[in-house]
Amino acid sequence: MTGKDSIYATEQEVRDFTFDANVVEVFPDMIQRSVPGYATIVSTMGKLAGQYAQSNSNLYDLGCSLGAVTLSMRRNIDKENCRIIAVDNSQPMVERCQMHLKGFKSDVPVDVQLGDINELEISNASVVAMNFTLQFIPQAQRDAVLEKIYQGLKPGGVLLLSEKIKGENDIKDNLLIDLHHDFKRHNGYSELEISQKRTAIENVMRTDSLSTHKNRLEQIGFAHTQVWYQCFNFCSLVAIK
Ligand code: GEK
Repeated sequence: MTGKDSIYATEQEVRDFTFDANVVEVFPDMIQRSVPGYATIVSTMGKLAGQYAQSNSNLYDLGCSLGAVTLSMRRNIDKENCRIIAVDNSQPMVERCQMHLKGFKSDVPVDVQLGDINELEISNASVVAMNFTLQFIPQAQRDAVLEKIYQGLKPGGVLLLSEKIKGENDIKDNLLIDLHHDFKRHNGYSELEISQKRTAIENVMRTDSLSTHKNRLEQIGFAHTQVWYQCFNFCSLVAIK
């Protein structure tokens, strides 16, 4: 059973955020109450994966956490001989993900791997999903990761990317942050929780603006990039090779 996220409910000396066993325990509640439209994003990523999956190919879920996107993709794949590779570098996440997936039957095999995206080989891919994961990769390494994904994708393959984004200037950024904090308040997080969480993630999650994301994907060679979702500073896009 997973519980309610109260990790930052009491005043504490805030350390850098990690995806440890305490976070795993409350992760579904945390992400649901923190990311506007999370359920819609996950189900739409599954639909897009169903649309772009090619027979005899791999689909990747990078930074899979508990496997929400993996499950959503798997429900929608109707092509032959597809395989999902789900990767996360948090051992407690991977263990819980493996347990969770056992509860669902499907003909599409899933390989859940403990590993760092920076070191992962990507090949024969029709779909690569990164649902709020690139933001945790140091900014200096993001080009290389996306370049590797591009090289590993088959022609017509897609990257499904969701990110928390930075506003294009300080005024726009503050506007989006305020709206997001209101959303969190509405979902029961206190001022203390909001502010301590902000401190915890400020060193480990650096956001890029939407224009930075789009320019980088274009530079790498993606033929088309389309935003299909944005609410406040949360954005999902599809990039087609
Ligand atoms: C979902 N996609 O529920 N290599 C592998 N995994 C990593 C790395 C890395 N270098 N860095 C971070 N992670 C999920 C939600 S959460 C987003 C993704 C969030 C993993 C990390 O351990 C965590 O499980 C995930 O990326 C990010 O749709 O919590 O905001």
